[in-house]
Amino acid sequence: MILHIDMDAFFAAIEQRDNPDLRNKPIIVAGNSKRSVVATASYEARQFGIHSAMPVFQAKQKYDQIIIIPGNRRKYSAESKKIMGVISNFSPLVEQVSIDEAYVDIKGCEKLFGPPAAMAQKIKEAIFEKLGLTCSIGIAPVKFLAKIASDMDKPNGITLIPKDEMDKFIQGLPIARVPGVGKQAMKIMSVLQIHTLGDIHKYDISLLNNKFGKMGTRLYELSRGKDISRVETNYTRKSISSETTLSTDISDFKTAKQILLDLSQGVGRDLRKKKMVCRNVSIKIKFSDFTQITRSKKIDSWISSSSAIFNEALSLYGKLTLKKKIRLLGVGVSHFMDKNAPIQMELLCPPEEKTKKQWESVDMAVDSIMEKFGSEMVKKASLNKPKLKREQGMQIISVKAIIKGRVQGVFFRAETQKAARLLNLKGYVKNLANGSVEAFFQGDEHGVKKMLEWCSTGPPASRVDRVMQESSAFLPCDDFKIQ
Ligand code: DCP
Ligand code: MG
Repeated sequence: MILHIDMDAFFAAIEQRDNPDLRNKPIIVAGNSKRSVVATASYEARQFGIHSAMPVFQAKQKYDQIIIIPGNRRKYSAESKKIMGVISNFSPLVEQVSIDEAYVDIKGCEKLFGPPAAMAQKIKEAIFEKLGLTCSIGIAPVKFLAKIASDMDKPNGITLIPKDEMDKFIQGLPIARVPGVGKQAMKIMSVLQIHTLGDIHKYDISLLNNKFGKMGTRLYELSRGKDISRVETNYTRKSISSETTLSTDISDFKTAKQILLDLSQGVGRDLRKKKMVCRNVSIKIKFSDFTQITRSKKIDSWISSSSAIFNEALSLYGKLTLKKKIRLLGVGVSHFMDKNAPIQMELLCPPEEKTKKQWESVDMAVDSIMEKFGSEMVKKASLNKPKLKREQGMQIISVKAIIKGRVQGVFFRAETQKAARLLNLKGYVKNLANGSVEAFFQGDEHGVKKMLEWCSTGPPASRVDRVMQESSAFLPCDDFKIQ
C-alpha cells in the first residue's frame, strides 16, 4: 500500500504554531505587494472562501479583517526537511513531491508498525509530537488514489481505500479529480458523457488516445486501478520551477526574454546543485486577466545548462501568439536523471554539442561564485550569445562607451569582457568613481555594434540606465582587459 501525506495549511499552520496570537484566526500567508497572491490560507480563512493562488486584494474583499503574514520560505523549507526526516523513520521508501507532501511505500513495514491505517496514525502522531503540525494522509494500493484520498478528509484526517474497494471508488470518482484532467480535457469529457473515472470503461484505448493524446492511455489504465508509477526515492523532487509576478504587466518581447533568461538561470542552478540533468522544459504565463497557460517540450538530449534551458523556454515562448499583457512568467524543468547515472555524459553530449558543454562549464563557474558569495547580484551574462558571423567590407572602428546604472562590480565587467572576446574586440572595461562603467571597444563595425547593444542590457541583474557612446581614436591594444 502507498501513503500520501500532505500537511494541513502548511505555511499558515507554521505561523499559527509560532505565534499563539494567530491561532484559530483567519490568516493568509502572502507577499505584501499590491499584486501578490495568497500562498496559503488557514482553515479559518478558508471559511470565507479564501484559497491559495487568489490575489490578495480579492482575499481582502472576501474578509476585510484578514490577517496577512509575509511568510518565510527558509523557515518552511527547514520544517519540511524535519517532516521528511520523521517520515523516513517509518519507511526507507519516501518520495517527497513538494514542500509539504510525500508518498511512502509501506511494503514490509507492517510487522513494525501494524496495518496501514495504524501506521498512518503513528506517522501523524510523530509529526505532531516533533513539529506541532497536523497533516492528512491517504492510503491506497496505488499512488494516484493515495493522493486523492489524502485530500478527502482535510484537515487532520486519514482516508483508506482498501484494495477490494478500489473499483467501487473508481466508479464513483469524479473525473475532474483525476490528476492531469484540466479544463480542456473536461470539455471533451462532457461531450463523451464521462463524469466519473469509471465512465472511462465505456471507451477503448484508441478512442481515448485520439481524444486525449498521451493522457488517453493513462486514463485507460487508471480507470482499471493501474498506476505504474512507483514511489521514487532517488529524486528528491521531480520538477524544479521558478516564476515571477511582474511589477507591471508587460507585452514586449525584449523584457519577456530577459525575464525568461533570469528564471532559466535560477532553475538551471537548482538543477545542477542537485547534480541532475533534465529533458523537459516548460514555461508558464499568467495574463493580465489572470488566465494562464503552460507549454512544455520534451527535448531530445539531456541538459542542465542555463543556456540550454533558456533556449528551450524561449522557443516555447516564440511559438505563442500573445494577445494579452503578461503579469507572471515561469520556467520549469522536469523528467530528471542523475548526472552521474550509468549513461555516460559523452553520450548525453555528443561532440557537435561542444558549445553546450562549454556553456555548462561557464554555468558551473558562475554557480560556484554564487555559492561562495551568495549574492543575487552575481548572475550569468546574457545568453543571447552574439553571433560571430562577419559581413564583407566591415570597417575597423573604435568606440568609447560610458554605461550608467547599476552596472558596477566584477561580474558586469567580467561578462562584458567575455562577450567582447567572443566578438574579437580589443579594449578594456573599468569602473569609474562616479558609479558608471567605462568601456572601450575596438574591432569591426559589426562586433562593436553588437557590443554596444549588449551594453544597453547587460547581465540580467544589472540595471543599465543609459549608454553614452563616442567614437574614439585607435589605441594600441591586443586584448580586451578588465582595468
Ligand atoms: N503554496 C504556494 N502557492 C500555491 C499553493 C501552495 O506558495 N499556489 C505553498 C503554501 C502551502 C504549501 O505550498 O502552505 C503547500 O501547498 P498545499 O497545496 O498542500 O496547501 P496547504 O498545505 O497550505 O493546504 P492543504 O491543507 O489544503 O494541503
Ligand atoms: Mg498541504
